[in-house]
Amino acid sequence: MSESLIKTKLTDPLILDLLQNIREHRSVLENLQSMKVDPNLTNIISKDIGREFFIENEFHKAKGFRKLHIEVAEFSKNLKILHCVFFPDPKFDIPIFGMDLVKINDIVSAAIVDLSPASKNQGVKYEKFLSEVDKSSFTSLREIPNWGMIFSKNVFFASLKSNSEKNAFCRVVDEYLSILIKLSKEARPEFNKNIIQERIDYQKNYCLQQMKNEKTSMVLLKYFDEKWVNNYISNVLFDF
Ligand code: BLA
Repeated sequence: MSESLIKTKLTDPLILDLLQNIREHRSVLENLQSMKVDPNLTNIISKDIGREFFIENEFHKAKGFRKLHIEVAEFSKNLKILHCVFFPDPKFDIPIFGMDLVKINDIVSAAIVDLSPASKNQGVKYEKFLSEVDKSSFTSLREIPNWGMIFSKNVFFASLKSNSEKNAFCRVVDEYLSILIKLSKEARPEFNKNIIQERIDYQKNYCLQQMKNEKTSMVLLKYFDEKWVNNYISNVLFDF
């Protein structure tokens, strides 16, 4: 296993629970290795009064996955983020796992998780499993924005209003990850160049659509200049 785990400064119990669960699923992947990434982009800290923040990243790869990325961040002590995307290796027929949790003070305003299709008919293989995950106990489902056509039919997106909703979200994430791990264990490498190219194009489109989410850049632009933000978004969060 890797030695570069985040020893996070974050103490939020919901985010720590999710982080632990994601790491447990990640740990069963074959050939898991940490990736070398510029340390200036891995652990970023500012202690400027009133503008304190930290961003902590973990990057791994494994059989079937070109990049397993987890990020935890906290801005001005009141905005906390857990961001995670597992990008498949395009040689394998595996969807893109994505999740984002945004907590402002004590309110989880956005909690999203999906296995997003990474090729044309891929959804047929797993949408049924996602649809069977119980999501009946949430009171504040949210509408996916226009750029979100990259997500599957069973993308889950809500605000979390109570502890029971927070626990239920952790369970949904756990079950989506179990489905991902199962699909990845079954996947065999593909050698057809056209099929691989289609999967590359899907990942590229996923990243380009995510870049249209102005809420990501709006936060970062409060703390960094535009050049830094563009580089971070296109090389750390959503590279292709
Ligand atoms: C929304 N993302 C947001 C919001 C913020 C961020 C502040 C607004 C919260 C809200 O609408 O209630 C900020 N998210 C960040 C930042 C990072 C981050 C700064 O990850 C990282 C540094 N976003 C993703 C991924 C998904 C995602 C992987 O990064 C989904 C798999 C989704 N975030 C997502 C969606 C919204 C959101 C769908 C709501 C956007 C909207 O309603 O307009």
